[in-house]
Amino acid sequence: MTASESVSKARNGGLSRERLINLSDRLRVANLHKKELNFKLVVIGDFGVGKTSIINRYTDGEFSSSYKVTIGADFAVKTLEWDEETRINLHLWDIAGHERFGALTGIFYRHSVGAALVFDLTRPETFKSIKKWLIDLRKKVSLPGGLAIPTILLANKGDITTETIPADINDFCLENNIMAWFITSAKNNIQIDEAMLKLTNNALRNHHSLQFPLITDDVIKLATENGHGPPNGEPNTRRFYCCGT
Ligand SMILES: Nc1nc2c(ncn2[C@@H]2O[C@H](COP(=O)(O)OP(=O)(O)OP(=O)(O)O)[C@@H](O)[C@H]2O)c(=O)[nH]1
Ligand SMILES: [Mg+2]
Repeated sequence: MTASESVSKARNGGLSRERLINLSDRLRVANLHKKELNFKLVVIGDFGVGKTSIINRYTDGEFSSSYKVTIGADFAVKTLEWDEETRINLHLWDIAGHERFGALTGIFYRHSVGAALVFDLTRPETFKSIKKWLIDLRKKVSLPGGLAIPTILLANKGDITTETIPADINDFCLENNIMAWFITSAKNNIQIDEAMLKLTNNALRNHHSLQFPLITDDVIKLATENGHGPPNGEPNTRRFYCCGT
């Protein structure tokens, strides 16, 4: 064994550099056959209801109790190894809830194939706004053939109270073509995976039956926080920033 070989073995816990390259090549080849789908999902609702917190919980497994207002929109990517053949990249668009950004929503909704509407169980007025968000969404985005994009409703902050669940929530969902509603908590990680799974399943079903084009351009061109693309060896979840002032 040469000196350089022994150094690289020591650094890599006994694995030679060549063996590591081989391993990473094999991993790459093993994944090359996978079909990659990109689904854009939007998360909308009034300011402060917990949209950013839900996305952070889902993509990073983290929660912060401090409130940092979203400006314009952010987005994060969550990669799901769906099955042997399929990898799904969920592009989760976090749309600012403050009314001053309302004019921009049409741009942010473009190409989305699913939506999570969020309200806050501690502020009943945020449920009343859901109808307004829904009308805006349906006016500005639809699937081929004019079909409504799959939509779910999240009653967030369920760790604080569930007594304020609107009595008419089932009827509201039926009347407004909302396929399911969930009590969620970004803080305690309640029902967020389940809700996103429901949305992804429906987006996938529509993809198979409608063959809508997959999004690529408008998300890939966005820069990361430091103005560069994602670094090599990026993790499964990535956060990008868009349109801040
Ligand atoms: N207890 C509790 N607090 C939450 C939960 N989700 C969010 N919060 C808190 O609610 C506040 C607002 O959360 P955000 O996620 O920033 O709200 P947002 O909907 O993104 O707000 P905008 O960006 O202004 O549209 C923060 O202080 C969060 O910590 C939750 O499930 N439980
Ligand atoms: Mg936010």
